[in-house]
Amino acid sequence: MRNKNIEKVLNDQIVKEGYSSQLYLSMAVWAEGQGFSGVAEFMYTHAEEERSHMMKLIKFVVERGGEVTVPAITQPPSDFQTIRSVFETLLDHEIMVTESINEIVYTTLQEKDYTTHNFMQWFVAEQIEEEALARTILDKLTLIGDEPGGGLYEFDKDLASFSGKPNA
Ligand code: OFO
Repeated sequence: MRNKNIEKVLNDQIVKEGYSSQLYLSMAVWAEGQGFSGVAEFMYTHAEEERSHMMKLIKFVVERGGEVTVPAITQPPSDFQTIRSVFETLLDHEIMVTESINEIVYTTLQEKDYTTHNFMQWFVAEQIEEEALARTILDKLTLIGDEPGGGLYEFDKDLASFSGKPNA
């Protein structure tokens, strides 16, 4: 890529998307261990989506003649305590990713790189969806409470079908 500054921020985002995938994979494994197979299914799907986000960025940089450093696998947390804390962690993480995407968009404008600016709009829209989804799920958990029992059982069943997003 001609603009090394843009290449650097995109590589940094590749690291973050890769880590997102690992984090949601770890949440899936934790949920499975707790018997929440619906939450696990949701998180496995989400982990794959994050990998596809990483791949989208990698392909963009490579196609524009840039250099990509494939990031090392960083170990995510593995103990989440409650289903609610899983989704709180997810929302906090997505808010951090949104801020990071916004920073990249800002950088593309500063650097007058309108091709990358245009490319990043997909991620801007994706972050709106991801945050909204996490908030909706947390609202549902608030309604049913976090104690083991019937509410969480139904929640878990519902979540398995909640993962299909149109533009994932
Ligand atoms: Fe890649 O959208 Fe979540 O992190």
